[in-house]
Amino acid sequence: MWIAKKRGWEIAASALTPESVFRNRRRFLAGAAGAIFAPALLACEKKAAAEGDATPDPSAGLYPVQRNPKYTLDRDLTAEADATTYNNYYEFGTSKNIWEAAQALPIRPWTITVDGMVAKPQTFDIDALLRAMPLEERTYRHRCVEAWSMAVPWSGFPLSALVKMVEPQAGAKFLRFETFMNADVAPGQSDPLYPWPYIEGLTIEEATNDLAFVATGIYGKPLPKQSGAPFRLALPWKYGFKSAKGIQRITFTDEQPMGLWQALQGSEYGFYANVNPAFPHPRWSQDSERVLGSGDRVPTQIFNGYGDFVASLYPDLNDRTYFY
Ligand SMILES: Nc1nc2c(c(=O)[nH]1)N[C@H]1C(S)=C(S)[C@@H](COP(=O)(O)O)O[C@H]1N2
Ligand SMILES: [Mo]
Repeated sequence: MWIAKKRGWEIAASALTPESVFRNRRRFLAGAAGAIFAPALLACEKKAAAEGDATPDPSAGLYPVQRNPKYTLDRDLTAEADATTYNNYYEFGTSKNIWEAAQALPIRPWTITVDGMVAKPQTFDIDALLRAMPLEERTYRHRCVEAWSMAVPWSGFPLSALVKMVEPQAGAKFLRFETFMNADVAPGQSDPLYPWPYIEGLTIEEATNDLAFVATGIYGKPLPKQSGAPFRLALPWKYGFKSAKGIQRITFTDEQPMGLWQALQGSEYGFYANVNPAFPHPRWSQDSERVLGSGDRVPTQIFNGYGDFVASLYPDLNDRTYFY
């Protein structure tokens, strides 16, 4: 994403990322062997980074799952190769081309801890959770705040199913989602200008709305790492930054959570961030969107076209608080 103090952040991103890569490389070489083998080792290291943990995903046998016909599209699906090579995942860099870097993230073992204001706080192993949940496929549009969009078939389960399992206390009003923190594999997390880890939040009414979806797969397969494996959100009525990837902790709370983007630039990225073409971003229009993988620009729709599901959550369409 592009931030107001553009110059400052840009310098930081370009200066710090290569430096941390360089540092890791030096550590690797020092630990592994003498300088004589350096060229061969560099080649191996590059290959290992591209492959990451090459063990097959243990959830592969669960997919594909039955598509839920309630969620229909008004446009073609984005090609898999486009949706999985054009990504936002700042943990792995500020460009859209992070899919190779993301392969360094270990995704097993992986647990999701649910804590805070719930009767049944617990830590779920991802594979046990996947077996316990009613998996389905949903085709959803996705609208990034940067004004590009895609349409993809997610697999996963309704977030409400998880909320029910942990029994929220009466006073719980919000869910706070926290992404993994591991700067050894995610070089972006060494950039001190971002308030890591990635945090996002929802109200409990939003989290239990039918549309709020936990995505664990895409295109009939487990999620690839760059898409947020093994556990991410898909909230199609909100700007894409609300759909946190690589989640490891969910905390129920009575305080509105402060997201990473909101903490960084609160005048541009708010808590609700519902899609609305009538409210421009301070630095660009939200009127239309570039459809990923095609040359098309199409008009943006209020709530990204999902008003029938969610409009009742936001009584005042003129309240800008709901739309940035
Ligand atoms: N942890 C984490 N989650 C994240 C982001 C991120 O940088 N880190 N980027 C967000 C943004 S801005 C968008 S548009 C979507 C992109 O998801 P995709 O790369 O699967 O298309 O992820 C969201 N979730
Ligand atoms: Mo985004």
